[in-house]
This record gives sequence, structure tokens and C-alpha cells, in this order.
Amino acid sequence: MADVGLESTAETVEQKQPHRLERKWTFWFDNQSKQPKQGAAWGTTLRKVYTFDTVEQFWCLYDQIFRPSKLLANADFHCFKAGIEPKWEDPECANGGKWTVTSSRKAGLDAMWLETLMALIGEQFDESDEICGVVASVRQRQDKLALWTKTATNEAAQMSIGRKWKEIIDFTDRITYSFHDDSRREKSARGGRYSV
Ligand code: MGP
Repeated sequence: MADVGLESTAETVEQKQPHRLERKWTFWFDNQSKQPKQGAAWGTTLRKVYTFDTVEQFWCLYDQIFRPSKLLANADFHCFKAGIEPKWEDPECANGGKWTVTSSRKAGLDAMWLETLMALIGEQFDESDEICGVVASVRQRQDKLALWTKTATNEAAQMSIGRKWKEIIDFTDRITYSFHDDSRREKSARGGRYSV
């Protein structure tokens, strides 16, 4: 009898253990409409919000806060590997770039964001080391989702990530990959380098 009691206690303890992720992730928030003053340097409104490493923390944060449909225009949510800042200037991002998808429906953005987050924290990408994080941007014209990666010149890795991402978010239109190096330059230099 004592054994049965111990077993069921062990089961209960196990059920209550949080489910740890492979690595830590950080949610960030940027409300650019709150820019302190016109012409202020980019990034002054970017805030690190919460670093998590369990499934339970993720669901709580997602449910309570991080749904893009809750955002007003000119705001971004980011979910990046802990230790990487969602900026071109971060050493892990400096030589990188991003795949971008656009969505004209709020519900579309929410669904693609959630699918992407689950794939990231569940380490679904073969080249998961190449990934920095994902950004959801709500804009007047069109909402966007961008998957940031580390080594823009590694075309094979980027193509594989792009293909996998489209499957994950169930997106059939072409998507393009741009280098951060190009984004730093004037608008005319910002064409996509790869597409899938
Ligand atoms: P954005 O937020 O990626 O695109 O960058 P948005 O707002 O949809 O506008 P778009 O029409 O230019 O695509 C907008 C601008 O913010 C860029 O042109 C840069 O001037 C600045 N910016 C964006 N990012 C991600 C960075 C960054 O990481 N570092 C710096 N220094 N500036 C950035």
C-alpha cells in the first residue's frame, strides 16, 4: 500500500514540474508611436519584457500579453533567443537578415505569429542555431512578420529556413529574404536577395 502511495505522489510531483524548453527566450516590445521626440534614435522605445524557459510561462505570456491583434499601429513584439537583442547592431544579428511575410488580416498575423513561436521554442527548424528570433509589426499599411537569422550569406541555410517557415505558417505566396546590411542603406538598396 505504501508503495502505491509513493508512486502516485511521484506522479503528482512530475505533473506539477514545469516543462523546460531547450533554451531561454525573451519577449520584447517596441511602441514606436510613443517615440519621445521626433528624430530620436531608433531603439529608444524598445523594451525587454520577460525571459522564459518553460512551456507554462510561454502560454501565460502569450495569452495575457503577446498577441499582435492587441497592438496599436506602429508597435512591434519580438521573441528572440535570450542574450540576442532584436537590433541589427547586436553581434549575432549584424551579419544577418530576415525573411518577411505580410498579412492584411489581424487574425492572419496572430495565427502565423503563434505557429512561428511554437516552432521556435519547440526547436522545429533544422538550422535552429541560425535563428535569432521573430518580430511581429503592426503598421497602418500592412502587418508584417519577420524571421531574423544570423548568416545572411549562407544561402543554403536561409533557403531551408524560408521553406520550412512557409510550411509552418501555411503560407503559399512568395516570401523574400533581405540582408540587414542592405536595410541600413537607403530605400532604393533594399531589394530582397533570396526568395522562396
Ligand atoms: P522597420 O521597423 O523594420 O520597418 O524599420 P517599417 O517600420 O515597417 O518601415 P519600412 O517602410 O522602412 O520597412 C523602419 C526603420 O527603423 C528603418 O528604416 C531604420 O531606420 C530603423 N530601424 C529598424 N531596425 C530593425 C533597426 C535596427 O535594428 N537598428 C537601427 N539602427 N535602426 C533600425
